[in-house]
Amino acid sequence: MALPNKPVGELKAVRDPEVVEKEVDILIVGGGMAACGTAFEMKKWAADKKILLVDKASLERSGAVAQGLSAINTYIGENSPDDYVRMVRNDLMGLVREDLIFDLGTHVDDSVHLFEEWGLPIWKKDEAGKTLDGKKGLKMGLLKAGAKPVRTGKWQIMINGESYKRIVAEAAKLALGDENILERVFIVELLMDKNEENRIAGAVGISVRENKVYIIKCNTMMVACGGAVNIYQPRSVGEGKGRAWYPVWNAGSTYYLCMRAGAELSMMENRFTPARFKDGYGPVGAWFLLFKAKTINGLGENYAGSDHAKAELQKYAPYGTAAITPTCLRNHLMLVELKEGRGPIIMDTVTALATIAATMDKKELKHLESEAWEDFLDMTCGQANLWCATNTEPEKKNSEVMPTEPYLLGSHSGCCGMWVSGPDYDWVPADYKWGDKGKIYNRMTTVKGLFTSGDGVGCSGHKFSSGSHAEGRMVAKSMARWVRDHAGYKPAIAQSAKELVDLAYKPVRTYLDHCAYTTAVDINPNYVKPAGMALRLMKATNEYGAGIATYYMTSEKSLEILFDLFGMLHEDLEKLAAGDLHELMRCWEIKHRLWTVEAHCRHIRFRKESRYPGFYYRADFPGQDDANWFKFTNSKYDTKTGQWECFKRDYHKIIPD
Ligand code: SFD
Ligand code: AMP
Repeated sequence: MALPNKPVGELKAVRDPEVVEKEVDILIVGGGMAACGTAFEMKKWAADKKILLVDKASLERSGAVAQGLSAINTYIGENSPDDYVRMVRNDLMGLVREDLIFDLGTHVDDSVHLFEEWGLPIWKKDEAGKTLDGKKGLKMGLLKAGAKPVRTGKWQIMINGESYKRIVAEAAKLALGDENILERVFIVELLMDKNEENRIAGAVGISVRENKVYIIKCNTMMVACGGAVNIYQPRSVGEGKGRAWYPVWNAGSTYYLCMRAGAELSMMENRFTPARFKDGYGPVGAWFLLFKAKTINGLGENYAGSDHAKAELQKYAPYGTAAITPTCLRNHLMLVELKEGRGPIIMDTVTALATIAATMDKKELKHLESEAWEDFLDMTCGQANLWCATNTEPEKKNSEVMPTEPYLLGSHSGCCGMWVSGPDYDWVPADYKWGDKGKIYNRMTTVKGLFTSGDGVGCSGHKFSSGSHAEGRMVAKSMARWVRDHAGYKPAIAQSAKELVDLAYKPVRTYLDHCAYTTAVDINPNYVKPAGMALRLMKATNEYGAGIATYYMTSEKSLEILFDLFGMLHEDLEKLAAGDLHELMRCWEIKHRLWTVEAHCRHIRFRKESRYPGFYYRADFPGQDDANWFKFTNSKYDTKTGQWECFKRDYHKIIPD
């Protein structure tokens, strides 16, 4: 149930919150694209089971699609799932889980068809090949009935997506029922079964609107809390602080919660360093693909087509020399220009729009200009604001493009996440699938009963919004099987309610114990506030963990210093203080962020090569070393000893070139 918005000011935290205990069969943690997919699908397969979805925000506008989107980046349509695997494999420099990607490729379109049925306007081509956007698209009928979408690239289709998340959330809410949804509850830790080894049993969370702690027991759980943002110093500071490309409220909870439960992580070194319109973070895809714009360097040259660039890409063959240059290498080419003094990089919007306009009448031209604005108004309205603020009319003035700070995610052009079981098909290699009691459960982590999807699934990027939703639906079926196969299970957790409240509300008590000592509540020798911790964390990762400060470069020595700083941050986590409920959430978020980015850097340290030039570089191990590193890099936290282990797992090529 949604709680009303806050009155003016933050809600003060009290020492002893109310405790609410629940027990359900199926717990869905998160309310984004993947979780909405699970919620929508679940009732069909487990109508008789008790299901609960918990979102830290309000389902209608939570997660990465909060502001909407202007394209659906994965729609297979006339292409084949095999080709989809080839595209993802090439973009991620060869190392991916082809079973997961193929499986997704065979399901994703069904979610897109549902979105259209639920009211999402999808652009269509008319008989003459002209574009019909908005409601006009419906004149050509539904995609499902064979209408042709407006393709930008081979995989992407254009939408009028300002209300995308509202549409998807509405379907999820209707399916699950308001009474089975808890909004504005932030899950802080997962709980393990006390009798059965490596078995999920529940979760504990805090309300961010009421002084309440929720303790929820379950038979099975899906964690899909999105990716990790603000783990590196962003380029925007001062008045632009808080801007980022990916959603600022996704704090790495997916990775934190699962890793702390002992789930195996995979490819956590992989990050997404997106090229975006500078300062406003506007995505570039529509400009490259729909408007056919080119980026030029500071000398006005099309640097990506130069011999210099070709020679650079040749070093990373066969990926670098493929028809579509991988995302990281497109960044790499930009960085070469910037480092060699030929920056800044400019998106030539003026030439692109003029070229298209040459074939248009006045009315069509006006429409084209509004489409250029709508691209941002539909998904990153800050970029449109920035254009207004800087007198930028894209048909008259070009804009700068820049690689941003790094993000961690598994659904966009990156692939970090959990090592999960693939589907139960005979062509899936034995070490790619597992389960319990001889049965295989698709998308289950290495913890029994714990599933993930969307940004949480490692080694299979390029799912985007549609693929995350579809994957959430696939997980629903697996979880429904799990609850039936484990019908007699009774969750038992080791901690008492008191111990869990002590844990969740520790920052509040620290604050209340000491806040009277100083006149300024933020400055106190006995505690630290989360805002200060966030700045410290981002300074450390930025300078030593391959952030923007070093053009995404790091080395063993830098990482050694970084891990020393991480150690001190961990000590100070114990001293976090929260005076209100918002700050309490911030305290937990910084903990989730620290553990997540630490796992990322631990993997960077382990992988002794630079597999993703343009995303990050190991100065001491430049270039790729296939002989030693054409393997998945996995890690696991031992919940009993507190020790980490990093190791390799084999890659299997399933789809031929
Ligand atoms: O332009 C807790 N994405 C794009 N996808 C596309 O298909 N087309 C695009 O055009 C895309 N682009 C884009 C995209 C994202 C953003 C931010 C922009 C532009 C500006 C990517 C997709 O949005 C992305 O792949 C999916 O949304 C991923 O889905 P999922 O479910 O893995 O994550 P989520 O939607 O962010 O949801 C996370 C949820 O978790 C909640 N949450 N709940 C409880 N407890 C906690 N501790 C929690 N922590 C988080 C959140 O509230 C949320 O509900 S473009 O760049 O290419
Ligand atoms: P972005 O806006 O950068 O998030 O990209 C949106 C979609 O377009 C993703 O599927 C990207 O892989 C793709 N894309 C972006 N830029 C390019 C490009 N220059 N060439 C090919 N595909 C691109």
